[in-house]
Amino acid sequence: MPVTLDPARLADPALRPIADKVLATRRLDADDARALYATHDLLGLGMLADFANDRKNGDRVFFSANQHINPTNVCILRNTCVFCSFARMPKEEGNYTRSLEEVFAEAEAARNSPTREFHIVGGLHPKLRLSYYTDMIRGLKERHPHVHIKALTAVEIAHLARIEKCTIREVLVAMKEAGLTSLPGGGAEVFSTAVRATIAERKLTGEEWLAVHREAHQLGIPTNCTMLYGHVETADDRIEHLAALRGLQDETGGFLTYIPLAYHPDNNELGEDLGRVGSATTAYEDLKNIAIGRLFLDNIPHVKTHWPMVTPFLSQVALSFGCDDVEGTVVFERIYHDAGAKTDLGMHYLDLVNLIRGARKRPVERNSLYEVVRDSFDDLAAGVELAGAGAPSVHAA
Ligand code: V47
Repeated sequence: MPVTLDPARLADPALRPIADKVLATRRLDADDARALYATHDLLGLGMLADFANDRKNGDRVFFSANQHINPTNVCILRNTCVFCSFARMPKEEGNYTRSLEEVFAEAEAARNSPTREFHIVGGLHPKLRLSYYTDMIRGLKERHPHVHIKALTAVEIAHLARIEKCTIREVLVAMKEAGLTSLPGGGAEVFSTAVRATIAERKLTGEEWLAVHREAHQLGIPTNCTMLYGHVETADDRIEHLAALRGLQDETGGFLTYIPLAYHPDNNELGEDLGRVGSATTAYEDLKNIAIGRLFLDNIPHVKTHWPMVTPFLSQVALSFGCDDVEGTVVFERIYHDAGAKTDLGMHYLDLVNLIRGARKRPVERNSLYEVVRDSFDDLAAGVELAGAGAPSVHAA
């Protein structure tokens, strides 16, 4: 049954003119976004986002059978990205760098499993060259030809260009030739210069992050986008960030999905400075950011809830607050667990299907390009292992 929206039923009168715009498919402006951040009518906000999502995606909710792989946690920004708990200096205790053979061995988990995507992100290693990554992508494609590769954030791409003394375009072309499908959306954090000066002083600027994604889109490489919220940023910083993402999407149409990332404060300098250790974002804040992302980013087709960060329970609720996509099976999550996430490291395929069904939505397994891999799950029973071998049958979403 399609979701309906009656502006008169909204408790906060400030939401009613916004509801009129949403009904008329008119774009929200910064003042509207300010009103959405200011409202305490969480359910009203959720109704707006649910309506906007339903109009785009109906009751379908996408998920992927994916495996996260983090080849190294060595990162030259370790001491300046103060929100990150994953990074280590080259000689610091706990640092690791996988050989290609180790990466291939880890990826063997994808054999005889439904996995259709490797999600590969790591640190800015001072010595790993572009060939390490292109050989990795080629080797993974040889071993698992039907698995898509979503690899390296804009920050890692720019770092490789610096190390190789070449252009960002040349790095992207080499990765595409090796078999890259898409780029993940990490590294965006919040674009505001003031916020970046506090949480990620030496990281790529917002403009530079956008330039890498623009270049990828121009080369036909689709990408994701993110916003890291719940630290020192203001509502205006968030709105400016979302407006920049929407602006690039108007230009290129290359973003597939937006993922709001909830800041986790454990085991990092920022969490200690803010006195927030053990106290991540609230469910209220998570749902608000999800819903506002859906409403403001009217040109990005999908909004994904990252269950390792916000829990599978809240992710299920997020499906009625504007999300049409749930992070996948993951297999082994490191970045948020280093920062205090208490969720499981991965999720079984059937549990994902049931999470979506439990929210009265229709699960659709997708690949990295949002092509449908599977949309009928009636023959699945608890404990059934899905065979993933062979070329998948895929049709456009
Ligand atoms: O850029 C790091 C975030 C990102 C913390 O494209 C933290 O589908 C919270 O790229 N608390 C990397 N967040 C992860 C990433 C990603 C994640 C999920 C989906 C996709 C996708 C991409 O992780 C970083 C940063 O924003 N991060 N530390 C922390 N303490």
